[in-house]
Amino acid sequence: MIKNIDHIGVAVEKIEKAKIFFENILGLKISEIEEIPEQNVKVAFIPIGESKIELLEPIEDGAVSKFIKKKGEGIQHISLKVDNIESAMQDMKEKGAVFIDEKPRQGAKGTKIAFIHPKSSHGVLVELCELPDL
Ligand code: CMX
Repeated sequence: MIKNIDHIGVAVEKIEKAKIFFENILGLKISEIEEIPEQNVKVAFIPIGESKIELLEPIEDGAVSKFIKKKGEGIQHISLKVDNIESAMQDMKEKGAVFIDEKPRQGAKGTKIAFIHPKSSHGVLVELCELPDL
């Protein structure tokens, strides 16, 4: 059901500031910044092979802002790619996963996403992610 790690979400104070490390030092390329008002974040992706790092910058009080205030910058979630998010959620719920989202919500780049609560997944905020049809 799970295909690969789609991305690792990293909470940062400012994407522009994070560019110094990811672009100048690591030599990676950061995509354009996309704003997701429903999630109170700006995001930018850094492709690495089949996977990505997603930089998350808070734009208002929300999950990422709260995370940074509490823990500082760092890994905020791991996103796992699935083919069919509704059936993956149903299967995982039946097996005991506790989802934050009752049903999938809109993620960056037209994806459908849903989060599993870190309290039920060993302290890791897990996101399921279904990519849009091309
Ligand atoms: N990873 C691991 N643990 C986390 C966490 C994270 N990202 N965020 C919160 N927690 C832990 C906290 O440390 C806290 O633990 P303790 O009770 O032991 O202190 C507990 O979860 C509750 O945290 P909180 O600060 O009180 O935060 P809330 O309960 O208000 O919210 C959560 C936590 C996970 C429900 C909320 O952050 C959420 O709904 N997240 C999903 C949405 C999201 O993160 N969106 C941003 C990504 C956007 C994108 O990729 O498109």
